[in-house]
Amino acid sequence: MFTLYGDLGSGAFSAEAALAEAGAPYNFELVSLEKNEQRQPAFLAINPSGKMPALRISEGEIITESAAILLTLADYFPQARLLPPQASKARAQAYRWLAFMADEIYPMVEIADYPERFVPQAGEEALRTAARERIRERLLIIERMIAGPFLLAHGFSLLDIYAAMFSRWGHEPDWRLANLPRLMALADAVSRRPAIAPVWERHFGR
Ligand SMILES: N[C@@H](CCC(=O)N[C@@H](CS)C(=O)NCC(=O)O)C(=O)O
Repeated sequence: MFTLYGDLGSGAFSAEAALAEAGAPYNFELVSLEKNEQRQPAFLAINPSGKMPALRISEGEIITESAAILLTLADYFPQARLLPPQASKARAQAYRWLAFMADEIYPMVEIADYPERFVPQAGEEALRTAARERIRERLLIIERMIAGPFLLAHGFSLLDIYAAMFSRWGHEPDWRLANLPRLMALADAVSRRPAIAPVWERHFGR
């Protein structure tokens, strides 16, 4: 039994969607971002960086960092084919784009959501705007990489779960519709996968 810690609409979506796709048994422990529970001692004991998601795996070990969680679940549930075969071109591309989203997009979310952690009050709005611009710019790179219907020509992978999640953050729905048609179609396909559909609905609605 796995235990996933996180909030709805947060990075916990990616871990939960992967658990669901793999058919893994899990509990979802709500940690409220609104109440700042990720910064309370109870959660800091789980993840000292105060970030979600965090996953307690069946051995009791805690895994944090969304990309590490996705890779761990791909290893635990090979039959779910969350990644292309090892040592294939497609697998290398999966690592490339997973790292791109985790390293180049995700850190911008903290800057956009909590600019006060980085600059004095006078600079907060400008920083937030810049972080959102970087998110949009980097989503456009993902947009151009989508083979269709999924990110890799190989087919569905954990990258699609991750990209679909980022498609929901940091910009207005109108911008998304006008600029990310392939990513919107990909997110739609992810949201309709039988195992993921109820998870998507809980996190992002319909
Ligand atoms: N590098 C982390 C980033 C996680 C992250 O920033 N999560 C957000 C929610 S989507 C969070 O916990 N924010 C609360 C905070 O920064 O206080 C990962 O990939 O898991």
